[in-house]
Amino acid sequence: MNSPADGTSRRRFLQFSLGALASAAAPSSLWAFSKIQPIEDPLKDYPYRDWEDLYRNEWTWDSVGVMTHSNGCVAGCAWNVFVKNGIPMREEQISAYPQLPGIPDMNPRGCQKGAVYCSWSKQPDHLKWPLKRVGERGARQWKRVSWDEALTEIADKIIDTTVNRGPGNIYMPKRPFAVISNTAYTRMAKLLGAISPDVSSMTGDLYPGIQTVRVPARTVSTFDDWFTSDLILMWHKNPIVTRIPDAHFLMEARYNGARLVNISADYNPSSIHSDLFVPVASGTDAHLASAIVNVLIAGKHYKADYLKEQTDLPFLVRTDNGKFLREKDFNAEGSDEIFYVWDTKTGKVAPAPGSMGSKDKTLSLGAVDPALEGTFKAGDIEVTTVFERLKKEIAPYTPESTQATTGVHPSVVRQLAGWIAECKALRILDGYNNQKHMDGFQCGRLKILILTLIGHHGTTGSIDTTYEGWKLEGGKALGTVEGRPGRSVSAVLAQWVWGEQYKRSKAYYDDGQLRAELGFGVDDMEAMRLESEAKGWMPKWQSIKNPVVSITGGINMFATSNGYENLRDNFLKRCELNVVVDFRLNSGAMYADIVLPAAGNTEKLDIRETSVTRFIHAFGQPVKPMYERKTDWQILVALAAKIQERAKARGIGRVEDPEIKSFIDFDKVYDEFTMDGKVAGDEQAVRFVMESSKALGPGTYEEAMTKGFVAVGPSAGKTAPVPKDKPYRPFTVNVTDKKPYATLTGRLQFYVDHDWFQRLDATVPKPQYRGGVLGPKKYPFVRNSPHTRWGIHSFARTEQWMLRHQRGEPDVRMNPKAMAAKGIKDGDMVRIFNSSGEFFAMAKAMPALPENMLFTEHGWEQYQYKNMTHYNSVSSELINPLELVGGYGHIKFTSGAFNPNRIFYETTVDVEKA
Ligand SMILES: Nc1nc2c(c(=O)[nH]1)N[C@H]1C(S)=C(S)[C@@H](COP(=O)(O)OP(=O)(O)OC[C@H]3O[C@@H](n4cnc5c(=O)[nH]c(N)nc54)[C@H](O)[C@@H]3O)O[C@H]1N2
Ligand SMILES: Nc1nc2c(c(=O)[nH]1)N[C@H]1C(S)=C(S)[C@@H](COP(=O)(O)OP(=O)(O)OC[C@H]3O[C@@H](n4cnc5c(=O)[nH]c(N)nc54)[C@H](O)[C@@H]3O)O[C@H]1N2
Ligand code: SF4
Ligand SMILES: [Mo]
Repeated sequence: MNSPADGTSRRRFLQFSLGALASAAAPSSLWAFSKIQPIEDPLKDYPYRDWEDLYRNEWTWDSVGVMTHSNGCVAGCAWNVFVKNGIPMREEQISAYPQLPGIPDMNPRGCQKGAVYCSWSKQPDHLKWPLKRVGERGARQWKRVSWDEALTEIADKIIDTTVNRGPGNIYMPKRPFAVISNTAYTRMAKLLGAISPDVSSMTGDLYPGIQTVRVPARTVSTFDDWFTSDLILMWHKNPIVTRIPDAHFLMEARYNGARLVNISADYNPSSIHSDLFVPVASGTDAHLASAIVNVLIAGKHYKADYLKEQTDLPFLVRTDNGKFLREKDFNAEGSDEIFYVWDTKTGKVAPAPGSMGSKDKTLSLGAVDPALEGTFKAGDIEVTTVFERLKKEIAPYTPESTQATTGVHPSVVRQLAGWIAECKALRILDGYNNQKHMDGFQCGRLKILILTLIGHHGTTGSIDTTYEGWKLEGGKALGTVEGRPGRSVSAVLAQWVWGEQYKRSKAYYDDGQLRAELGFGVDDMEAMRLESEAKGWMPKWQSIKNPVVSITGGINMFATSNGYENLRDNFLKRCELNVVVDFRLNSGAMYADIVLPAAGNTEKLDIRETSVTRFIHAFGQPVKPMYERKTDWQILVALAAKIQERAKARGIGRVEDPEIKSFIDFDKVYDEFTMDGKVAGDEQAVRFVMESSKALGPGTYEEAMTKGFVAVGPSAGKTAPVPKDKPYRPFTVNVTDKKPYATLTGRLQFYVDHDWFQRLDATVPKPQYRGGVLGPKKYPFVRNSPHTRWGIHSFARTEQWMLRHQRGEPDVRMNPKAMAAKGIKDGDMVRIFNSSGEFFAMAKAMPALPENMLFTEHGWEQYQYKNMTHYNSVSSELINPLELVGGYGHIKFTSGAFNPNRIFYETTVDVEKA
């Protein structure tokens, strides 16, 4: 701010300069206005001009290629890469996406992390050649080795492990967001009978709660569809930060009249753009959602006809045992997958069409008009409806009664419920954060119930969880080897056992508190895990195998999970050869025995298929892999060749794998991997996927590699066709064509009568427990660790320009009042701790946080922290037993869909000045 003195001096200066100008101009002024003075080149006599060419040269290039990024950003954006002297110099967004009628333009797509990729890829953490550990694990002492040396060691260890300890002791977690790169690991795992963990549950990105309601849970509209909404709930989601290329559709929807609501535990960057911000206490969203459902039901704000046809809410439930009324209740030979409704027209029970056991593959009720409410007699059996049960169980959760738990004022709940009741097109952006809380399972069921009650699921709205990927038959074929299933596991369960997370959780959590709040403690979780495995619900490989050889591609091993060091140390005890394939040295690579340098995004020939837009994006390999890097596909092709070569030389042959009715033919690993050479090259593999997929087909490879993207055809949608002139919306055919859902009841299923759901009092969607964060109460702060604007997880987290936009090192944010109470000042180094670990970070004041929250953004590398600590050093694992259930129609272990999801947000901590 200017001081009064500044003002005077500034005025005086102006007076002086104007005066000077006037007198200087005076003698020649007449001349100046009467005649245009010729301007000569002012730089004519300037001596040194060559430097200017430096800048001009910087903006010249030899060639341009297309690229996208292979990180977990959920997007997919088309970029041009400008190449000079064989080096990718810089990138620029391609703004050539076609526009749909009546929908805002999506050009250009991208984010700041994408914009610095070429700069980042030249930093020293990017790998150049294979490395072998020479010091202790984690000591970061390496020697450069040749590919032949590295691959021979890996191949021999794979063969020895399989021959000496039996198949299934090879572990292959992977997560590159590029089809060929990713499928390389899938295909190899099938051929070797290796263990493939569900990495989506490992990251906490599953939606098992919603999977009990609809199949698949994980699907989205294309994000341009947001524009068609008049009410958008951003719930557990911060799209301004985590959906950067698409967030403009929210603003445009708002400009078009939509209301935006943000429901979050912190006042986040998306809250700022909302018409209503709902500040919910951490981990209590199921209570808030129940209150909304309660208000909708009490006010009869639901669409009865829609519910009767599309949901199980009219299905009959026995009052004596809480089980669905089934055909086998009338006839011992009857099906237990045929269910009934009460037909108000005939006053009798009528079988509901469309269930798993029903021959009628339709939702159409014909002449039957099911009752939604009431109690009836089916012969001797007293029955009521699911809706009746739901109403009764949800009734206690009113806006008033939940206020003490959620911290949300009843007037806000009623206002929101009112908006929901009157909206014409509801969109729920269900954040990935939801199912990372213990209450997320039930909260997910409640959220989809809200959308369903008002009749918008599959019609005028959607609940967007996560993209499912487009249907690409070619991709599936590349990842499949006939008769060779491989071994799927839940990553959380695998890490629970191999990482001995159970012991750590038991030491950290207060079992009495857990039992009082949840009805079960850590011991019960372990007992139920064993029971689930024994019953064959969840795969048991973690209990009978070890990750003797581990090959990780595109995951930040350990850092991404709970209980970092504990997991790492216990896992490494069981792992004799730890191989990491990455384009840079991430935190996980520090603990590798061998690191293999993958081609980076400018060096890849591949495609990305995230279904948040209708476009498949291309990695067009603007440059060939530099140094000794290889694409993931070529790494696995080379490994396959080496295994085959070594096996033949050693006379290994075929190893039977009866546990999975499979075998490993070591003499043919390369031949099988490459389909006898048909897909040995990158281009061959990409063409194989694109040209043998109905939604793409011939010509699309060329189009994608030239333009950077190509649109998918109508058959790409997994639950609905992709329209030519409108955004894609899932599950529309269930409404338009009365197509049954792939659930046990064939409906959007809100009642689960599985024994465990009964035992855990969770047959209907309602809060599972009293709510709130489950970490021990003796630690006063809730740890919130959501995603950052300045990285995609660890992608670009070390990038110099991104660091300049922050403090250049990991920070931890607190409410200023909480800081004052602890004697902590902005910029102080603090220690965050609990009984399971600690980490150090710079304190940063953030008034947008509740006073009991410690906010630390996810994605920093371990080596960026003081003392090599990490934000996941303080967290311990919990398992929601509802996610261990199986043997029940659609509720069963499914990789990428149903198994225990990682719970990151049940940690409490304390903090002190370091
Ligand atoms: N820039 C960027 N974009 C990304 C990513 C990235 O790392 N960086 N990662 C991508 C991936 S893989 C994912 S999974 C997504 C994740 O992105 P989102 O789905 O947006 O999830 P989060 O960032 O975990 O959390 C969203 C918000 O929920 C708040 N929150 C925390 N606890 C609670 C609670 O109890 N109740 C409620 N209602 N809110 C709570 C958080 O503070 C945060 O404001 O982002 C994707 N996009
Ligand atoms: N506390 C806390 N922890 C969390 C979360 C949270 O909210 N809070 N969020 C969780 C979530 S949602 C997620 S998705 C995970 C993310 O966890 P990770 O998936 O482990 O995320 P990244 O750190 O991006 O690690 C991916 C690695 O893959 C490499 N890579 C990228 N593309 C390729 C490729 O094509 N080939 C190969 N070989 N490598 C490649 C990158 O260089 C990077 O090192 O973290 C989880 N952890
Ligand atoms: S990192 Fe993701 S969001 Fe950013 S430009 Fe690349 S593909 Fe787009
Ligand atoms: Mo994620």
